[in-house]
Amino acid sequence: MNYFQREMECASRETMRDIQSARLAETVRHVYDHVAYYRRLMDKCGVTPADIRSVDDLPKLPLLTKDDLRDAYPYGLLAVPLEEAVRIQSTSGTTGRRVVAFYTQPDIDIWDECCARAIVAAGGTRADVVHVCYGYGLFTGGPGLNGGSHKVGALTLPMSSGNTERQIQFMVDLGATILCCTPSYAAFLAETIIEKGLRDKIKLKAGIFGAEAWSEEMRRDIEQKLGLKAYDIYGLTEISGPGVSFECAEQTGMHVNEDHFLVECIDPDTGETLPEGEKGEAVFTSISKKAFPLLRYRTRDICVLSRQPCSCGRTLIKMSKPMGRTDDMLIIRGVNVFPSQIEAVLLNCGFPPNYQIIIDRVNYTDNFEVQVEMTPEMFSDTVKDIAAKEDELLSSLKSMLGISPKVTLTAPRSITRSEGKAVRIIDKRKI
Ligand code: DLL
Repeated sequence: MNYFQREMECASRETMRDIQSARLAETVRHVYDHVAYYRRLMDKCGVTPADIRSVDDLPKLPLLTKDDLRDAYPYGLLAVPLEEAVRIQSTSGTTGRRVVAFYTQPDIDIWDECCARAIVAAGGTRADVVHVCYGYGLFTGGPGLNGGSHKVGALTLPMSSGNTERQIQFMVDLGATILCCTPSYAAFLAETIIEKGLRDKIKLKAGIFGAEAWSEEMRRDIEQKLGLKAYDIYGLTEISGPGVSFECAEQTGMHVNEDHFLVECIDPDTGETLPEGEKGEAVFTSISKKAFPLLRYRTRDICVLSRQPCSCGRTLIKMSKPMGRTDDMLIIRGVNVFPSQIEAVLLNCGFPPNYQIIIDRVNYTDNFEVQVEMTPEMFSDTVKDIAAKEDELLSSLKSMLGISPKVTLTAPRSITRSEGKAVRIIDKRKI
């Protein structure tokens, strides 16, 4: 069995708890001393760094939400002097919703190591050719798996997303053995490879797919079409990016890198910590990062935790695939989309707030459509004017969201009015 950092991945429970407790106490002291925002939050609930001595004290700390990150944007939660920070990554979204995470060089090393653990758990070695087609840039997918692959010492193809023809050509020419991308893109690549009759020319043995929900059926389908074993990987920008947890060959949940990230499962309504095995919201605390350590960050992802022994020998706690979210965030083609962002664009472009967002998954690819009513004035315009309005809306939506929906302008009063809450989102995907 291969591990990237065996001593941590297979540590005894006692050793892990000692490491976690020491790192937690140090992190709490660090943020209390360096971040006024945390000091205020902790003072408000009457907890001091001296109260946090072990992982058992974790529930004493206040929970943190995306709103806190938004309030503190951009530098309010930076816990080191600016000259020590070397990188930012960010989630997609409006300025109001944007989350910016900071990294020191050692923070990046930790993140890369977490991704290296995922690659090694998927059978990766320095003899592999790792093809990374997660997006590079502010999105964490590309930089995370790229860094992990370097740590493993594999040959890394920093492809980024898009240009499927070129992706496949490189994959064939360079003999890529490990593919890293979203599961929907993997499914699309699989289809295209088969269509082009290139199935025999690819050498992929493993795929590391995450950033969005995907089903077991989708996993089997991709595995069969590409002739590889597909591993799930989870993470979020706020906590560092991909590699917060990763799957091993058992494929029954993702091991959390709990020497760096403590995980709790809470009741999303009461905030109470739930016992292991109960379904609730995942909450993470980063305990080794310096630039942007988050304490008890509410992910809004619903999952179940398990300490059942794993056949891979890792003792790291496992989380299930996320089973949904407690907020209205949609993940469309791997991109986080808040309906409020769409509404803001519509109103800015002069449309009435009568719209529907329709999402479907066809052949594992997300179809994304925004239907919006025209005002009576727009409706009486010429066809050319209406087409121009549609183009303007499409380009505003694209620049806000980073992905392009199909935009359909409909006649005034054509979208069914609801007697209760408006039905704005029709998500037909079965995941
Ligand atoms: O999606 C980081 C990532 C990149 C993970 C590449 C895996 C691979 P964000 O854009 O901040 O970060 O989105 C985070 O995506 O809270 C989940 O709701 C969702 N998500 C991430 N991984 C998975 C997964 C990256 N494996 C949000 N399954 C999270 C289901 C996932 N949902």
